[in-house]
Parts: sequence; C-alpha cells; structure tokens
Amino acid sequence: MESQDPAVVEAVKASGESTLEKATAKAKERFDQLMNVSLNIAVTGKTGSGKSSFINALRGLNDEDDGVALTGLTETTKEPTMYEHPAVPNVKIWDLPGIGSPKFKANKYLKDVKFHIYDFFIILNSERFMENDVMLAKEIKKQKKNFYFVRSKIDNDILAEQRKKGFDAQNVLSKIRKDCQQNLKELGDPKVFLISSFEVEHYDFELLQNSLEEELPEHKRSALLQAWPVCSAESLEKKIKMFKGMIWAASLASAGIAVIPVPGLSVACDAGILLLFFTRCYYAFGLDERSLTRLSEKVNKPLLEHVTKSKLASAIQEKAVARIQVSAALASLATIEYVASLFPGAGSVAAAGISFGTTNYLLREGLNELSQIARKIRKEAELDTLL
Ligand SMILES: Nc1nc2c(ncn2[C@@H]2O[C@H](COP(=O)(O)OP(=O)(O)OP(=O)(O)O)[C@@H](O)[C@H]2O)c(=O)[nH]1
Ligand SMILES: [Mg+2]
Repeated sequence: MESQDPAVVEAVKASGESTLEKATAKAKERFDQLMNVSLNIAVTGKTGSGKSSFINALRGLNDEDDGVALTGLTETTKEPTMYEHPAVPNVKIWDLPGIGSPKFKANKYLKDVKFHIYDFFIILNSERFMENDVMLAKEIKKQKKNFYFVRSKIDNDILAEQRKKGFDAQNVLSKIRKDCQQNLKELGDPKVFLISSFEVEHYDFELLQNSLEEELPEHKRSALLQAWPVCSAESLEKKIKMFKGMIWAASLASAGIAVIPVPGLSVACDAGILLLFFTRCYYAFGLDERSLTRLSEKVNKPLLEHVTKSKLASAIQEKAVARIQVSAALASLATIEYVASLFPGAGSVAAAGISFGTTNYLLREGLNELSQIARKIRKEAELDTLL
C-alpha cells in the first residue's frame, strides 16, 4: 500500500467518537490543501535578463503559445504581471519590473511590488550579479523572505565556448559560477544556479527546484513539485512518489462523501476528486499534448501514441482544456461510472456504492498507468541517455 499521509493518520488516531467523520474531514482538508495551496513565485532581474523566458519555461510554454509572457524586445512593464501555471492554477508566477536603474532603492522597490505576497524571489541575471542585486537580496532577507540567484542563458555561454580548443563544459560552468559569485561574497557566498530556460533538462534547473523545495514550508512543496517541469528521470520519480502519497487522503476524502451524505454533494464529487487527481498527474508528468508534441519534435520520434493507447490518458486528453478548471472538468466528466469504465477490472462501482477501497484501487491503478506511460516515453525519447 502507498505510504499513509501522516497528517491523516494523526487525525484518525486523535479522534474519539466520530472517528470516521473527523478523519474524513481532515482528509478532505488535506486533499484540498495539496491541490489548492497558493504558491507565489516572484521573478525579478534587469531588462533582458530572461525573466519572461524563465516564466514560460516554468509554465511549459513556448514563445509561440497563447498567453505566454512576451520575450525579446518588448516594452518593460512597470507593474508586476501575474502568470498562472496552466495546469496548476494555484501556482502563480510574477514577472516583476526590472531593477536596472541606478536610482534604484531596494526597500521602495519591494514595497512597490508588494513583496509580502510572494513565497520567494528569483533574482535573474544573464551576466555577473551587481550591486543592485546584492542590495535587493539584503532587503528581501530583511523582510524574512528567501531569494535565489539564477544565472540565465547558460546555453549561449556553452555554445560560444564549444568553438574553442580544449573545451570542457564543467570548466566553463565552474568559471561562470565563480564569476557570478564574485560580488556576492558579502551575502555569505550564496548558491548561484546556472540555467537555460530553453533546456530545462540541463544545468541547474533541477537543482534549483530541489533547493526551493527544501526551503519551502511542507504544505507548499507539493504545489512546486506539481508545477515544475520534468527535468530528469529522477524528477519524474519524485513526482510519482508525491502523487502516491496523496492517494490515502484522496481515497478517504472521496469515500467519506458516500458514507456521510452532504446535502448538495452528489457522487459526482468522488469522480471529481479522481479526475482532478489524474489530470494533475497527467500534466505533472508532461503527458499533455503540448509537452509531448514539443518533445516529439525535439527527438524526432512519434510519442503521442503512448497517450492515445491508454483509455485513461486519452480520456483526460480529450476533456482537458489548456487551462484546467476543476468545475469545468466536473461538469463535463461527471460520473464515477465513467471513471470506473476506464479501468477494465473495476466493474460497476456506482452500483456497489463508492467506497474507500474502490477509490483507493482506482487511484492506484490510474497513477500506475500514467506513471508507466511517462517512463516509457522518457525511455523511447532516450532522454536520459542524451544528457
Ligand atoms: N539562449 C538563451 N536565450 C535566452 C534565454 N532566456 C532568454 N533568452 C533570450 O533573451 C532575450 C530576452 O529575454 P526575455 O525573457 O524577454 O527577458 P526579460 O527579462 O523578460 O526582458 P524584459 O521583459 O525586457 O525585462 C530574448 O531574446 C530571449 O529569447 C536562455 O535561457 N537562453
Ligand atoms: Mg519580459
């Protein structure tokens, strides 16, 4: 069985008389948190440092996609602009105005951009970090928020150096790292993450995620992990494990609906929990059409067929809209019979009444199926051997 969520187990143990009701309520609360907790990421840095491109990479979008943060020579905005993650709408990424001006005052800047709403700050630069970046970091620290120095466009540096004799990627990277850190000594030598927004599988894109995750409060970690692009086989496995850990809360939450009827809540809500769960897995594993098409083009292999071969994955694909709204998914996909019909072994579950066991079974089967597809695609694309 999958690992039981400690928060839910604790609730079951602690409750006295109405154990099931309390545990169910706790499970619902937990599931709701796992799916809806807000995460606000601030991205700042001077004009042209690659903020918009980085935001698009986090959102899994290309420059040509609808609703992207415009890149290149655009007029810089003076106001923070919010971009919702297309599959995890509770994750919001903020494009903050640049800090290039010599008149820059860190405390005023932070006040202007309403610093308190962000969980942490990414300070982006495509060159060496400067005085302004240090001032800003100090002020962010003063406000008890975390900051991360990210050096962008590393692919450009590598490309330029590749032409030279005796090229050694690790040497180049460590030289850039040292150079970036030169002006950051007074901050106690903070880490600098070297990334390319066009190649999330390379350099420190995954390392950045790991560091962010480590320093986030526990209840926000799952939001980050759901939204972050898959950078490696290891990061895919981490996501799978996270979803496995949610099954306990999801099963209890949805089974409780049948045990304790709530006015206005129908059995459709059980299906809603299942579908929301599967849809989140589908996007988090990069199985959506946009991600797969891009990958397919990159490695020049047909990959979409893995999704269309699976009844569950293609059902999600058909119903999923670019911007997932839970209510819309509920309205169009409504019944538990429908979900159960996607699994050969499930039988007519609605007739039997939805139970903890049934939901648990469906969630485990579904997660397993989607995980296998994602692993197969990585293997077929030979992604991990390309690195
Ligand atoms: N090679 C490479 N180019 C990048 C990368 N990130 C951004 N660029 C390019 O750098 C230019 C500026 O990137 P933007 O993402 O628009 O930068 P920005 O910080 O949003 O700029 P402003 O909105 O003007 O403040 C664009 O031409 C991008 O295509 C990267 O990781 N690698
Ligand atoms: Mg921009």
